[in-house]
Amino acid sequence: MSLRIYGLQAEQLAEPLGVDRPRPRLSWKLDSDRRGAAQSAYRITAALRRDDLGEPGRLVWDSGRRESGDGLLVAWDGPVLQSATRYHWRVEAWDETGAPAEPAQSWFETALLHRADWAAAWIGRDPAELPPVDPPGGDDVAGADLVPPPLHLRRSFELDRPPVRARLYATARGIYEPRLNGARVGDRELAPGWTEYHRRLQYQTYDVTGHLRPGPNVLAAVVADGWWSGYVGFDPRRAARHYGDDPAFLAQLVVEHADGSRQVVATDAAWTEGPGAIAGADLLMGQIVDARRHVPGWDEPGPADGFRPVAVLDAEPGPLVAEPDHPVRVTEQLPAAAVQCRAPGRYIADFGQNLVGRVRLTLRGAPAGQRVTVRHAEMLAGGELYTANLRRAAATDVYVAAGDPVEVFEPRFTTHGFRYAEIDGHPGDVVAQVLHNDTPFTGRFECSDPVTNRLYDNIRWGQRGNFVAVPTDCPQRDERLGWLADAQIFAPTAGRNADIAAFFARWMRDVVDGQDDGGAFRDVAPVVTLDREAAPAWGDAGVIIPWYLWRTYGDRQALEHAYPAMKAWIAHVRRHNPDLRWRRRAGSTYGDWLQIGADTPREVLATAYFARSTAIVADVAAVLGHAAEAAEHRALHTAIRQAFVDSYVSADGTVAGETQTAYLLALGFGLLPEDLVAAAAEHLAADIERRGHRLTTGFVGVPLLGPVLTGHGRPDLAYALLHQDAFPSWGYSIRHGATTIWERWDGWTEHDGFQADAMNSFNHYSLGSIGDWLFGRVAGIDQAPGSVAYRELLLRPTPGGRLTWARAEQDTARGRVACGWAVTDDRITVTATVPPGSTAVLELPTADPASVREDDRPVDTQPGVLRAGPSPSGLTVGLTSGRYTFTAAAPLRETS
Ligand code: RAM
Repeated sequence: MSLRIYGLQAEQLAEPLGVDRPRPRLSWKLDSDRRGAAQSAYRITAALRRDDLGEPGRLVWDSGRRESGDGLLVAWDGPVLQSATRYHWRVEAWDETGAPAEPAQSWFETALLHRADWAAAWIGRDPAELPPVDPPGGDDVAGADLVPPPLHLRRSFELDRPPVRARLYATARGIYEPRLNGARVGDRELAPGWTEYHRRLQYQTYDVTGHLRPGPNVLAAVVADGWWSGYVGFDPRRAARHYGDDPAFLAQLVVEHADGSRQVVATDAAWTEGPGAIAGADLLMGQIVDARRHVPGWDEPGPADGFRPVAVLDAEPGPLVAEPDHPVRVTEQLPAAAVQCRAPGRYIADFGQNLVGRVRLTLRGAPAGQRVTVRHAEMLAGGELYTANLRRAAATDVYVAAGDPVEVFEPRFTTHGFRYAEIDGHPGDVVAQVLHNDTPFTGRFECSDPVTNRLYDNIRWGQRGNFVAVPTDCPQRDERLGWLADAQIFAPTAGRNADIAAFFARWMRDVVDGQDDGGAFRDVAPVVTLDREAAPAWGDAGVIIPWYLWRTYGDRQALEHAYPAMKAWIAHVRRHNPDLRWRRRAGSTYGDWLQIGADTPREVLATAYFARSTAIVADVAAVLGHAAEAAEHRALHTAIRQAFVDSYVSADGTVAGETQTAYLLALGFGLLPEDLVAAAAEHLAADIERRGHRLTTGFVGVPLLGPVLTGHGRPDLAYALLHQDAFPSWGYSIRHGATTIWERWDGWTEHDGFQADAMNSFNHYSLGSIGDWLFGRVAGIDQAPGSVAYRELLLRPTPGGRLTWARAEQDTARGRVACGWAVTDDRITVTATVPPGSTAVLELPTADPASVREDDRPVDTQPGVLRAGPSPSGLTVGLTSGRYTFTAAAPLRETS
């Protein structure tokens, strides 16, 4: 095989149904089993082909042959796109010898591109038409009296023939589930997700062709309060209603017939609203269903009892945007690992995994009116649910049975973070449904040590549980906010596991929108009620994440979009701190949040971040071609670095505070003069050794431990921390049953039991940011400093600790990258995969550089190998694309 083209994406999504960018960017990946394979040129052609109408293709864009090695976010250069139209596109590519690859094709469909395309108005409950809210069965559920019943909306219409194509465009102020003729439409959960609703509200596009039929049809929806008017929002002064008082719905169904005629059914005064089984639903509080109140056939053609006209709330659709990233979906169903009867009719199910989603309950033979209550918890205390850490989140679902032989309760307008569920009232079969933004998980790390593998799984579960609409701090208590530091600290790990390009680019719009006129970002995005200037390392996410998206995915648009905000952030910090030590206007200045047994001075941490962000802005300016601004930020960076050294660094290399994090920041952000680096690294090592190989780092320090120790010649210490299982350590939590990453090192300890209930999440990903090092140094996948989207790989497998092998792979924006090693007796085997068009520098650890072989041949005689030469750890090998397996004398055992 020469070149294989795969993984075609438009706007970083595979075959998206609703693209609203005027010049969508097209991407593809490459694969080959031939060494040195690379793309030398490509050509994109795009056609309008109404295959559903049996029309032949009509070519609308031909890029012509372009000499380029990349297939990375190539902007559409064809004619202006039409609304609601499917474009088929095809890539041809030629390899470095000029031979053509098998062409590949894909499509994207445009959404509604113009205001005039919308005929829909916002509709909702008419307060005058309905009796006051009285949720049945909700009286003894905390908060239920405050959670209004969702809207049940319907509209019937006639079709005189089956359509050839039909699309539903829909969104809500709240969260909604669309229905057609009695069936759920699509598999999205919690749509439209959460954005700064007053700036941007996402709508979803559904292919509903197969749902329609000639004759009467009914389009319907259930709309709950969600983030719009629900409890999420973290403001003890106000229970809910951060964006508005009541949910509302907006939708437009566009039906097309073979003769080109169209029929549009949009939300308007002809819709009706009525009662339904769902008596109340809220993301934090839970969902209450009284199945006796189900109105049979409410979402099907025919009469619907109790339905009355809706109120038209707003004729203006508002700031609608097409959903730009992977929606939330149920991605896994987990049966209970164990069910324990606690009392007659009361059971506790253990799913064996702390997860985020809901319990699906199947009841058999429950009498009419039987109430079943499902409560959730991450931990048990004395055999019962530990719910104190949920704070005001009731996380309680209630089902009142209708009396049918089999009834299924699946609360789709709430989510909970839990491992355990208590079912009280009637026995039933339970399954946990796991949900999160469905970012493709294409990366994986694996090694010989089961505890490290459990740590890695815990990290993955933390990512799944907290990538729900926005990157959240935690999924269980009454918080669930998009905290900026948590996100920037964890993003490099998340991007190893999954393709998070579109997810973060979308969330970054909210981060940027949160910035105030003075240039200060907010601690959270969307801002909801935490409207205060961001702290060091929190606000810096506004600089770090776009840069990360550029480096990892080559997303230049993310940089361009954030660049003015990045500059304003630096200007804000500088304006208020003319001596370049960041002490004023540092927001809530959280410092090294949840550090343990250490206290890193806040201004040391702040100033280090000020330096780092300034350096990034200089790099961004250079990438975007703003030379003067690049120079200006370089000079500022030099000055901040100087101020850092003058103020906090002593002649013997000690850094003020003398904590692990102080050293990690100074070393990891390159703030020290060359002649103090070794001394500072020794101070860091000495602190870890003095503590018997224990860490003291909080959120800010923890991601730097592995990289800095490994980068300064002490991988042995990084491994010692990885393998530590005495308190505090990752191993300690795993030894005590952790299946996710805990918010705090001391979330639960043998000596003190649970930490303060007020802040004790067992699913917080920040301390899982070590995952980046597992990929980057343990298995060895990294990219060179100036490289974009893994074009120049730096492969540095680092055997150590008690591991005998480790490997990782990632499906990067260019193609598959893998690296791994295995040590047996006195030999090491190193494997590497470099995608077409990329090159790699492999640092192959061996005691004897002359011993390196591939297929029994000296390494520098092998195809694809560009050069080989000794390096401190063994042999450095330059590689072109391809798959490699080298063997060599094992590296000497490190002494620790
Ligand atoms: C907590 C959040 C988050 C952290 C902030 C400072 O409430 O859970 O993780 O970033 O505080």
